[in-house]
Amino acid sequence: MASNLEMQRPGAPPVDRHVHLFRTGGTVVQRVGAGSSIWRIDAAHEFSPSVARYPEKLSQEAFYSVAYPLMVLSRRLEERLLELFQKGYVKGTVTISIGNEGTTVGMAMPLRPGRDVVSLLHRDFAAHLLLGSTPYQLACQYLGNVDSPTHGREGNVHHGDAASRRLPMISHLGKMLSLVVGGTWAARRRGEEVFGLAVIGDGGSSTGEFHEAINIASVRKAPVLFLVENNHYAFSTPTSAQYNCRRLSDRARAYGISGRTIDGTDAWAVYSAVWEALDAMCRDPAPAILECVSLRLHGHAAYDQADYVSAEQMRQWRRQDPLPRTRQRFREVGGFSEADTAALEEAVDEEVGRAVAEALEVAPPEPRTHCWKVYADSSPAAVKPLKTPRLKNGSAVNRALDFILANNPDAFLVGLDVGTYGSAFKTCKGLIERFGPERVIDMPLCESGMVGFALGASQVGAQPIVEFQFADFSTEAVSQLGLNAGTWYFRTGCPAPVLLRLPCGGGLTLGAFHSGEYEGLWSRFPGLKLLYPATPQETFEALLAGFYDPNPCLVFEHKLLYWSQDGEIDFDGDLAAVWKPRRYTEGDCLTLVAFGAMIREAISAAARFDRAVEVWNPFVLQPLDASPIIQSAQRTGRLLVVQECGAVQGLGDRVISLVLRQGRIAWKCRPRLIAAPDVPVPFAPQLESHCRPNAERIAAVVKAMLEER
Ligand SMILES: Cc1ncc(C[n+]2csc(CCOP(=O)(O)OP(=O)(O)O)c2C)c(N)n1
Ligand SMILES: [Mg+2]
Repeated sequence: MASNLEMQRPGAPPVDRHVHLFRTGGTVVQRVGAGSSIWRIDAAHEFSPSVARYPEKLSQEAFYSVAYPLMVLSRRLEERLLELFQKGYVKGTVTISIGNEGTTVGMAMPLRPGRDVVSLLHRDFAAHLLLGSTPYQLACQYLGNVDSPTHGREGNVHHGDAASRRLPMISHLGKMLSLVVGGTWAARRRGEEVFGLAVIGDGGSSTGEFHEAINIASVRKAPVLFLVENNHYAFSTPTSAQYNCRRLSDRARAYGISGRTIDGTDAWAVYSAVWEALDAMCRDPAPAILECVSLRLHGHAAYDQADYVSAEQMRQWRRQDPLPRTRQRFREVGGFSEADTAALEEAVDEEVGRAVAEALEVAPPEPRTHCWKVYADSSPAAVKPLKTPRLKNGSAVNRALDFILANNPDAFLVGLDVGTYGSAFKTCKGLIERFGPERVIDMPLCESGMVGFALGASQVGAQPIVEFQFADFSTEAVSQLGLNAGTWYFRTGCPAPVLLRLPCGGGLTLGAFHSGEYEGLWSRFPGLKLLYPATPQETFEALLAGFYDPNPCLVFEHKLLYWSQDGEIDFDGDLAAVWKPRRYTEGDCLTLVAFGAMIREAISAAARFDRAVEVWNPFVLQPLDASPIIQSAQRTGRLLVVQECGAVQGLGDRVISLVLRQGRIAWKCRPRLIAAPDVPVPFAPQLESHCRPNAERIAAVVKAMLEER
């Protein structure tokens, strides 16, 4: 097989008399000793993908000839970064992988960059080098300069290359696992022969997402290897306080999958186990757990002296240090002399020095010229027009989903009970019959994992739609959606096209945990788009606009309106025109802004004042463009905002604030907000209707405001 890793036997023409390794920009040319093996590795970008990967299984000789240089490179570079941290050049912190290189090199070697879906952790430095990062890039990342893969936007270890499926971690441990499951599953669904590698620590294995992700992978048969790096500690907490099973791989049985525990300091053992796991998945696509028992030769991070680790334990760890052991194997199986090996190490040092020196020369990011965009550009193409007779809001949801699934083979819908049952509010009725169970998917009950699954799928070309059964349960996915999906484009430069549907709101006597709207909560996360339609036409438009947008878009569907609101759909297919506030009535005396089910109440109140009140729905709640509302208030001189939720929970105050700050308005009276009291939505019908604003309350305030001059 053609490879940049070329073993050259005695008698073959010499390739390069110079011994220089890992030149910045990645060129690696190495030659050791006359008459022994020589190997040549070209530019690192080329190098990483072209090391022989699965299904080829490297001989020990070929493996060690790559593994040892990589392990030395990783260690020396990290030591240098630690030094730079101590000198104040590197900010944040440095979590050190020293001691873990056997696991990281072994696990990354069989994987195919750009093809397999991978998420690495904060102690996987060498794996980044093997899967595509150059020493220079890594140095830039730690220095947070303009050449860093994240352009200085994100911290030291939160890097990767989402475009080539090396999904960058976020701090929230466990949260990346479900992305690997979604990415792997979705790529397989498109016919790609793909594996996933999802790495987690012993501490991270206690998170809920660990369970959610493995469970989803098992149920959906996603061939993902969950590799647990068990280094005996989570920060300072020993494993005895972390879990109570004998081995973490024992948990595999609970998911009906295979689990194995190996010595993570033995790079060849890790490589072989990962290769074998992939090979098994090739025959039977299912996830597996591989626990690699590793160690940590430093504290948790640069600032931690690890005085909670006993001296005896540390001595034992030092004896197990994978680097000298790999060096020995490298020499034994490769037949390299001590002098050749030392020359290799010296050249690695030189290269680390060169990469770091070059990175230190690079300018820091410049705030004025920095790209601050949190949204991927959307250039919505027109879609087919649609015209329907009168239908209910709930049916408009169904028509929109039908339209999307029929016209986009890469679209799929996940949710709880969205399949045969047709979803809790029947908005998905009939979809599974039309599009099948691989596109209309009943998920296990795990909102965070479900959103992560969708986000991961969106990175391999799929177009996921997520239904939360109730908006209230979206709070289960706050970090996954708000922090991971919301920041995705900003951190990676890659779009994250996921449509999320949130049946929301009260008025159905369902109590505090089934009646929330949560548009206020979700508006607090940069990078998310929010739409809140109120009519069948708006519902159809919002779902299509959100679906075709390349960013995570949340559509709030007020449950009360599913059955009680009807109207025609007459959509001309112009998606760009959808993103604007909606006006329902014209009036000269008062601007009345309402959200969701309050719009109907507002229109009913406005009807009591002859052509005086102009009713608006901001419709696009994030990014919120208040200018049409400001123009209206400039004409009327009065602003009243009505929301169903409590004053601090919704966006009414934000609308008022924007109008006050951005508009030059000759106020005839001060702006007002009508909201529920700031209490949980109460259950009993008498209590709930007492809390919810209604047309009578709105009309009374309108009357009072109109009487003011
Ligand atoms: C959800 C979450 N809680 C807390 C933290 C803070 N934190 C960062 S690393 C760490 C320990 C992780 O231990 P482990 O998973 O064993 O990985 P290791 O650092 O040992 O490689 C903690 C608690 C976090 N990153 N994420
Ligand atoms: Mg640990």
